[in-house]
Amino acid sequence: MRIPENEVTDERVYLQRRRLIAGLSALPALGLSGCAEADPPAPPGPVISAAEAASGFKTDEPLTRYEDVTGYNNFYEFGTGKGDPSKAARTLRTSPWTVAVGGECARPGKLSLDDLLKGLTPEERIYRLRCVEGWSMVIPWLGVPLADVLKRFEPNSDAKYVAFTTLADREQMPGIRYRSIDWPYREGLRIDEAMHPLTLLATGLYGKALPQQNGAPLRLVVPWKYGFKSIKSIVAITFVKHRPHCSWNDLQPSEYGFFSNVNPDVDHPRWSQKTERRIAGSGSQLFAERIPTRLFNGYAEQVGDMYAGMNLRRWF
Ligand SMILES: Nc1nc2c(c(=O)[nH]1)N[C@H]1C(S)=C(S)[C@@H](COP(=O)(O)O)O[C@H]1N2
Ligand SMILES: [Mo]
Repeated sequence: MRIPENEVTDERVYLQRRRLIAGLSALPALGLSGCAEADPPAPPGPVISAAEAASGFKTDEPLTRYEDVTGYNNFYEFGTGKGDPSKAARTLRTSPWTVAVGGECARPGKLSLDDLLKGLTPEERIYRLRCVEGWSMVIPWLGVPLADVLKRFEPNSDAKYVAFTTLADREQMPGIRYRSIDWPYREGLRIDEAMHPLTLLATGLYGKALPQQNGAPLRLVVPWKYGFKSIKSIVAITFVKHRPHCSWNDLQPSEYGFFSNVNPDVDHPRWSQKTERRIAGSGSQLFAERIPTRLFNGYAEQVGDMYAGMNLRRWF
């Protein structure tokens, strides 16, 4: 799967397609009915079923524009500016791509991306993504539940955690020459978190292949945790007995915890986590209204049980 550079999915076209699929008529919000005086109404959110909403798999909140999802990124391997990855990651070669899966499991192996995902059909998930920096997006991902992939390797009873590693290739990734992070970028989850149905291995967004800047060809999406847990361009997945090294936690453990569950009541030492701004249009996020941040990023109903009885201040 490759995306020609000139191909852009407008989020309204995408939404319209979704609504047509849902069997509904074209959007009045496209302005086709003509109402010259009024401001163009905001695109409505996607059509979702009650079951989809209850599962947390989809939200009907307005989607973040495709150009913002793919133009405002954090991917330090390609620079620390939000606009750097969309330019510098164009040269990332995502095919062929292999992923090494190993550690505490019966069937370790080094697999091509096709073999890793063989027989699994990507599903659409519409998730909120909350960055620890205080901004957020609503993104329609394509991907497979991480659990479906992990089970194939038959983890054993010593597999208490899962560790993930990003590619670190000096030649393809200009940001690697700066020691901002001890490369490769690493992240990890507790095994129950990794196996949770909300945890996604994403291969696409807006109905097509993942752009390089969003972590092609394979990235993690853990919607109830701060964005830095959603590690990009994964080359290794390892079942481990002990809590694995995680890049941001290693860098500044007082600021970035291992769990990093979104929590409005546990502030970052340098800024409040009580509110967030939805990215909406280049530059305009600076003026976007602050909205309240929700515990577990609004997924408490689905994930709260995993942390029952845990002191979330201590285990931030
Ligand atoms: N390998 C790698 N993964 C990464 C990052 C990174 O710098 N390198 N940044 C993280 C951060 S801080 C966020 S908020 C999300 C951003 O994902 P997006 O650019 O697709 O919105 O990716 C995360 N995954
Ligand atoms: Mo982030």
